[in-house]
Amino acid sequence: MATTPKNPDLSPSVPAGGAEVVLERKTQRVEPPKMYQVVLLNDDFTPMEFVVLVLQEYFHKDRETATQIMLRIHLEGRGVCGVFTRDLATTKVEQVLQVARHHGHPLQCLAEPVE
Ligand code: TYC
Repeated sequence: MATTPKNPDLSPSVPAGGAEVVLERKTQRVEPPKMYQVVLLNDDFTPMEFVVLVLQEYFHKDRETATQIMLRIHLEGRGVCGVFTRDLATTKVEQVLQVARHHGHPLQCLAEPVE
């Protein structure tokens, strides 16, 4: 039974004359996926402690880093919580908005392309 070559680019081909030639090897370059940063926005009502817990639970920050990020958001209006592929960033945003709504906080969260 004839076997199918795994990579057709590398398989020899036999032309009518009988001599064997090797087809040109194509270099395939794959672009790295576009990345998205998840941003938390400041508001006047969400408790600081809740934001710190969100950063620990959903963005795997230790307590000290989470507190620093929360304070930056509080002082500067927004802050980056992490950088992810588009699907994961979208999921994080949904999770944060859902848990914030569940606790009655107006915390806002968005994902934006990096650069
Ligand atoms: N500004 C809020 C307060 O003083 C705290 C806060 C920080 C809210 C970060 C949202 O993304 C936020 N309670």
